[in-house]
This record gives sequence, structure tokens and C-alpha cells, in this order.
Amino acid sequence: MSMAEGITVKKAENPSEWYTQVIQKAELIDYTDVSGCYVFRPRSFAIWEKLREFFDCEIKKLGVQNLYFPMFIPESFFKKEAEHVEGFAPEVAWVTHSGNTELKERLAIRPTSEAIISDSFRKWTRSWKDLPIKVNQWCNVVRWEFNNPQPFLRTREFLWQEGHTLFVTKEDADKEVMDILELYRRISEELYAMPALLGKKSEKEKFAGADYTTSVECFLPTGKAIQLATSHALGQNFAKAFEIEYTDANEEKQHPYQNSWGISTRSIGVMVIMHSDDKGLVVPPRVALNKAVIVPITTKKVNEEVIKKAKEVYRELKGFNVIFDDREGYSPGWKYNEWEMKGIPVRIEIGPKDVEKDQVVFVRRDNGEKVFVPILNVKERLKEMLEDMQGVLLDNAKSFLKENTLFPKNKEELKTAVNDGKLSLINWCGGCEESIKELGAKTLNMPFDQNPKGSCVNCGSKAKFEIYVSKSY
Ligand code: 86X
Repeated sequence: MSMAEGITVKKAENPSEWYTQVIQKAELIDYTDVSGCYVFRPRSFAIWEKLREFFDCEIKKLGVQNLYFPMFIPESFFKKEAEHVEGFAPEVAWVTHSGNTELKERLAIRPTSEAIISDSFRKWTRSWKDLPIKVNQWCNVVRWEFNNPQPFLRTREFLWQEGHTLFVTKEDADKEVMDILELYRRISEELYAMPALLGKKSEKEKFAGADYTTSVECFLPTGKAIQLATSHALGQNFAKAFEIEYTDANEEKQHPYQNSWGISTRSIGVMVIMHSDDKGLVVPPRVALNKAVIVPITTKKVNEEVIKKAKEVYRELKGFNVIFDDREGYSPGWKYNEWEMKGIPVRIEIGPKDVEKDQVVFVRRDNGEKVFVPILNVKERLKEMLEDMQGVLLDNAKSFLKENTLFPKNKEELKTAVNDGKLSLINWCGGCEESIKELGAKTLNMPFDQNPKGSCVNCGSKAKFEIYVSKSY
């Protein structure tokens, strides 16, 4: 695959091949010899670092501390929460040997860390004075998926943060579930420019170890939804299974209320599918590694002058991590295509005519808008253009969401909506998820603002909830 070659299929015509090409040609991802395991190249790892920087700073304001637990979890720990792990068991990867010697007890490579963290919580929790405990780790996890793997979206190893907290009161725990969900909403909307659907998971879709599960879901231009992040109220379930206890002010033993919450590198793939186009990657400026690229347009006659001016502009923009592309042997047009494919938010062209007029040309990645900018104003104007692009990406995604959300009134309408790749908000009885699955769809979540009316769109019995339904990844 030569770099000169652009994306050869259209997003609307073959979304899965389009995705595969975009992430490789934009140098986000590389494949390895292990199926389901991918290289996060610098252009995607930088996006992850931006997310991490934002979220770390915000959770620290909430009193959460970072720490690190081992990735090996003794099998006996999982037996304590057997009911919660049941469905996941086939995906757990085990370490059984060191060299040729079998271990006394096999060790799981963490698929999530509730078990090992709960074991420490038991030791750290003595008195009500020890609470709350709020910790978080940034780490890798392994889930040996058998469904067809997809870079970022479904991988056998991925990166995430997992937060784990303990509280004296249910009220404090409930509040934190929502505080964290709000941070995930901000990642979705403010960093990734993606409208977020917030709500509570159905009984079937919640984590089995939780009292309730909340989530942020995103609906993509491919007509499928995907979960972006999740925040669980674990209640006292793990506390009971792992004997986490404290003595309250009346000297009585109590189990604390526990939460866990996470967002992963899946979110990068969601962002790619949301915004990118037939030319390649589109990245919201806030999470872009390089905010702009300068392409000097030189001729044999006018070279030094152009390079000199372009360098001036480059120095002026040093806060924006700008790429200076003065490579020889590539035409300007070739360079434009390459940087568009890689999703650099703004291209800055400067040629002989521009030098004469003390100006440059800005070209915006999302809409191709072209403007002449006096060299004196490049810094201010670049900042404005990036902010505008960030806003427009979110606005466009919001319009798309609005135009593609339907309110089917009966099963026929729901079926049509699902087949047409629409998002449906339905009145729902709280059961009958099997027959929604049969339509090729899933329940996403129940928005917090509930107004159920009439009868269940799917089965006709009394509606108790409103819930989002669509195809999903
Ligand atoms: C569910 C629970 C939770 C902290 C999050 O969703 C966010 C961050 N953890 C995750 N869960 C699993 O997915 C799971 C998977 C496997 Cl393979 C397993 F063996 C156990 C699990 N337990 C919980």
C-alpha cells in the first residue's frame, strides 16, 4: 500500500473497508501477527493522551487518586464473584506456566479489576474514617474475544482507565455515578465533538455485578450505535462477596457502597467513524496531535523567499505543534492529499503570490473552506478556525443525530426504522428484549428524563420506560 494511494472506497458504500483503510492510511493503527492485537501508532496514542490528560485532571478534582494493581489475578478471586463472571469466562486469558513448570494456581490476565481491587479494599477498610476511598488506574486489559476483531472497537487487548470507589452512603455513591458520567459526556462532546446519549442500561444489558449501570452511547453515521463509556453502581454486591466491611460511628459492622467506571481506547475508533470522510481521517482539533501543516509552494525561480516567509509563520505558530512540509520530490497536490488523509485540521499554503501580499492560505479539513489570512494575524486566525471547526463538527453530528432519530409507534415502524439504520426512542414494557434482538437491534439505554406513554411498541403491554434502540457494533 503506497502512501500516495488514497482511500479507495466510500464511507457510505462500504463502511467496514472504509474504516480499515482510514485507520491504516492515517497511520493510527498497524496490524500485528496476533489477531485482535494492534499497534497504537503515535497519531492515535496522542489522542489517547489528550483524553487521559483531561480526565485525569477532572477526577483529581473529585478526590480520586491514581494507583496501579498487578495484571495477574489469582483464579480463587474470581470464584468469590462467580455469578458476575459467568458470561465472561470464555474470554479470560490465563497464565498457567512459568517455563515448563505449571503454576500452583493459574492467574487471569485482568479482564477488569473489581476482584483484585476489592481484595485490597477489604484490607484498607476498617472504620468509617477510612471512607470514601476513590482510586483509578490507567492500564491495559485483555478479553480474548472470538467475534471478528476490529481495531479500537473490538480488540483482545485494549487500554482504559478503571475507577473504583467506596462510600459510606448510597447517596454519595449514586452522586458519583452521575458525576463520572458527566465527565464521559464532556469527553464525548467537548473533546470528540460527538453528541452523547446518556442513560441507564436495561436489566439485561447492565453489568451483572451492578445494582444499576449507566452509559454514554453514540449513534454513528453508519446507522449503528456503540457504547462509549460506562459508570456502574455496584451497591454492596462486591463488598459482600469480598467481605469489605467497616465499623460505623455506632461501632456496628457495615458494607460500603461501591462504584466502578471506565472508558477505553474504543472511543478513538468511535470518533474516527463519526467524523472521517471519503478523503480520510477527520479529527476534532482539540484532540489532534498536529493542529496544522504548512506547505510552502516553491518554484525554481522563487524558492528562498517562500521558505523564509513560511519559516516565519511556522515560528509564529509554535504553540500549535505545526508540521512544516518542505520535502522535495513531492508536488503540493500530493502533499495536500496526504495531510487530508491523516486528518490535519488546517493546511496552510504559502506560494510566491502570497509572499508578495504578506498572506497565507488556510484550508480547513472538515469543509474545505479556503481563506486568505494576513501573516500578521495567523496565530489569532488559526485559533479561531480550530475553535470553529470543533464547534461545527459537534453541530453537524447533532443535526445528523436529530435527523436520524425516529419515534416508532408500533412494531412495524420499529422494524422499518432498524432496517433503515435509524435510531429509535421507543415506549417499552421493560421486557421483550429478545424480540428486539430478533429485529437485528439492541436496547442502548433509557434516557434519565423519562416520559413513557401508552403501550410497548414491541409487545403491546403497558409501557414503563422510554429506551433507545438501534443496530449496534
Ligand atoms: C464488566 C465492569 C467495569 C471497571 C466497567 O465496565 C468499567 C471499568 N469495570 C466490567 N465486567 C467485564 O466486562 C468482565 C469481563 C471478563 Cl472477560 C471477566 F472475566 C470479568 C468481567 N467482570 C466485569
